[in-house]
Amino acid sequence: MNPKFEYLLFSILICFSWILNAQENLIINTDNRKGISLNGTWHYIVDPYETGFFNYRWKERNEDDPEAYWNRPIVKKISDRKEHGYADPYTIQVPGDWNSQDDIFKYYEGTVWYQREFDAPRVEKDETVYLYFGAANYEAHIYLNGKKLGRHKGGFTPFNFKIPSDLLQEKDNFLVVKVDNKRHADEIPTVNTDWWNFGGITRDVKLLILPDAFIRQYSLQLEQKQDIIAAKEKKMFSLEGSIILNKPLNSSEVVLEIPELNVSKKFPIKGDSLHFNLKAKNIELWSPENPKLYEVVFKLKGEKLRDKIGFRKIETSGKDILLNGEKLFLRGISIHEEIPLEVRRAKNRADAQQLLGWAKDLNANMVRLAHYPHNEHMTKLADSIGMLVWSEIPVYWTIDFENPEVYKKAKKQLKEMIIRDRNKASVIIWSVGNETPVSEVRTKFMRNLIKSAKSTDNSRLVSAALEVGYNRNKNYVDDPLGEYTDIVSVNEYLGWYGDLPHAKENSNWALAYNKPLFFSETGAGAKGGFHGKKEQRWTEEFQAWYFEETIDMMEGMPDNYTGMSPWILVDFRSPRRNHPVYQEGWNRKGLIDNNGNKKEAFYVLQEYYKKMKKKYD
Ligand code: GCB
Repeated sequence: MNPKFEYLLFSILICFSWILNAQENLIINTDNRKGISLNGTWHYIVDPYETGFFNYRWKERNEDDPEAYWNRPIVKKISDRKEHGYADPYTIQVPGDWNSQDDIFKYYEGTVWYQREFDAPRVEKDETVYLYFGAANYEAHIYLNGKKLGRHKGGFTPFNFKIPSDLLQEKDNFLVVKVDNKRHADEIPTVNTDWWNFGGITRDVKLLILPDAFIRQYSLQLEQKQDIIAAKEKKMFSLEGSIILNKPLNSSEVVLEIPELNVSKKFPIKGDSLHFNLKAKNIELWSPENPKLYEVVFKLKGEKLRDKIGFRKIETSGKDILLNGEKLFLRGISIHEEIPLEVRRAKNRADAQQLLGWAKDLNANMVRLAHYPHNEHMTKLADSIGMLVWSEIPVYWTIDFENPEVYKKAKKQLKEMIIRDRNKASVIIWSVGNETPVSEVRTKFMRNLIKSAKSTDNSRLVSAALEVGYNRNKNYVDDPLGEYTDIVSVNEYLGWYGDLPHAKENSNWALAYNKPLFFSETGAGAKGGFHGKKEQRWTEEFQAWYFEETIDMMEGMPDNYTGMSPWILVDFRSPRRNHPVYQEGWNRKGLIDNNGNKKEAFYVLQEYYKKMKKKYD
C-alpha cells in the first residue's frame, strides 16, 4: 500500500476509535494506581431551591457568578453581602449517604453541595491528575477552583475527570460537588422503587496521578469459545484480552505478566486499543470452592499496573448452567447495599465482610446484588472468598421504555457496570433489569440491552428478573424476553402476595424455553422477634413456613431448575412499607432483622442449602 495512504488510513482509524472510546473514559482498577484519597470530612450546604445553581430568574448561573456555590465565598470587607458559605459545623463524611448522617437528611431528596479543599499532590513531569468518584446518587456536577469539570448521571456507577494542569493550584484547591437525588420519570431508576433513595457521595473519592500514556481499561479471561473440559484434560488454556489506552500511540508495546503461570508476553500496540490471545499451562480454575486469583501485571512504558484475576468459564448448555464444565446449582441470596444496623448504605470492605459473611453462614454460593451495581468492595471480596455474583442495573418496574434517551441512560449504566467489574471472576451474570412489564417496546428495549452487554463482554451470562404468569396459568413462564436471556429468571411470591403458602398446589411449573430456570426472588415478611401461629402474618413462624413450602415446591421443579436467590438477606428501608406495627418503613422480608438477629426462616434455608451443597459436591 502507498505509505502516504497507509498513514492517512491509520490516522483516520485512530481518530475513529478515539471518538468511539471517548465516552468510555472510565479508569478501572483505581486501587492499584498511584493516588490520594479524598475520603473524609467535607462541608455541605443543603439547597432544596438550587439557589447556588440558578439565579432568581431560574437561569443557570454564569461560571464566575460570585453567588454560585461552586465559587469560593469571599468577603473582603465587613460591609460585603454574602448569603452562603462552607463552614463547620456543617460537615459530612465521604463516602456515605447523607440520610444517615443527620436527622435533617432522613427523607431529603434534592440538592446538597459538598465542598472540601486539598493541596495538589506531587506529580512527576508528564503526570496528570484525575478526579475519580466510586458513585454519587444521582446526578453530580463537579467544580474545581470555580471551573466545571463535568457532570455524571447514574447513582451506582463510577466516573472520573481529567484535571487540566493549569487549573490545579499548589495549595487549597477548592473542590465542590453538587449532588441531586431527586427522582424523575425519565431516569434510571424511575420515580417508583421499593428501596430507599439514599443520596450523596456514597462511594470513595480519590485523585489519581497517572502518566502521560496509561492503560485506562483492560480485560483478561479464558477464551470463551474453548472447550473447557478438553482444556482441563490437556492442562492447556487459551486466554483472551483487550486493552484500551487513554490516548492513541504511534507505536509502543504492552507487556503482560502472570508470574505464577510463567506468562510474559509482549504485544505491539498502534493506536489506542488492542485485542490479544495467548496460551497458558496449568491454570487452577477459579470456583467458589477454590477462589484462586493470579497476580497479573500490565506494563506500558515502564509503568506497572497490577491486578488479581481469577480464570473460570461460565456457560449454559440446554437446561444447565456450567461452571468450568461442571453443573452448577446456585444457592443464592438477594442483597441490598445497606447496613441496617446503622440504617445506611454499605460503603467499605468491613460492610462487605458483614454482608457476604452472613451469606456464607447461610451456606450460599451466590449473591444477587439487587437492584443496582453495588460498590466495588463487594465484588472484590466476592472474588477473594469465592462468592458468585449477579450484578444488575436499576431498570426497575415502570421505566419509560418508549423514550430513546432513557434507553441511552440504561445502556450507559450497563457499560459502566460491566467495564468496572469485567475482570472479577465472581461476577457470572449481568442482569439488565427487574420485573419490567411485558410489552413489545419493553422487550425491544431489554433485548437491545442484552445485545449491548454481550458485545461489551462475551464471558458472562445475561439475564433479567421476570414476572411469572404472563399469558396462561400462573406457573407458566413464557415472558417473550426469555427467548433472549441466557438464564430465565423469575420472581415468585406465591403464598405471600395473594394466597397462603401451599406448595403442592403450586407445583405445576413449566418453562417455554429449553434454558436454565432460576428463581431470582421468593420471600415473605416477618418482624424479627415476633412469634405466634404459623398462619399469622408477620410472625417468624409464618416466614419459616413460607420457606418450608417454597423449598417443597422447588423439589418438584422441572429439571431445568438451577437454583434461587430468595428475597432477601436482611431487612431494608423502603418508603413503601408503612404498616405502623410490623414495618415502620422497613421491608421485612429479611432472613436477618434490622438488629442483625437471624429469623427462623434463616435456618430453614441454611439447612436446604447444606443439603444442596452435599448433592452437588
Ligand atoms: C419484588 C421486587 C423487590 C421488592 C420485593 C418485595 O418483586 O423485585 O424489589 O422489594 O418484590 O418485597 O415485594
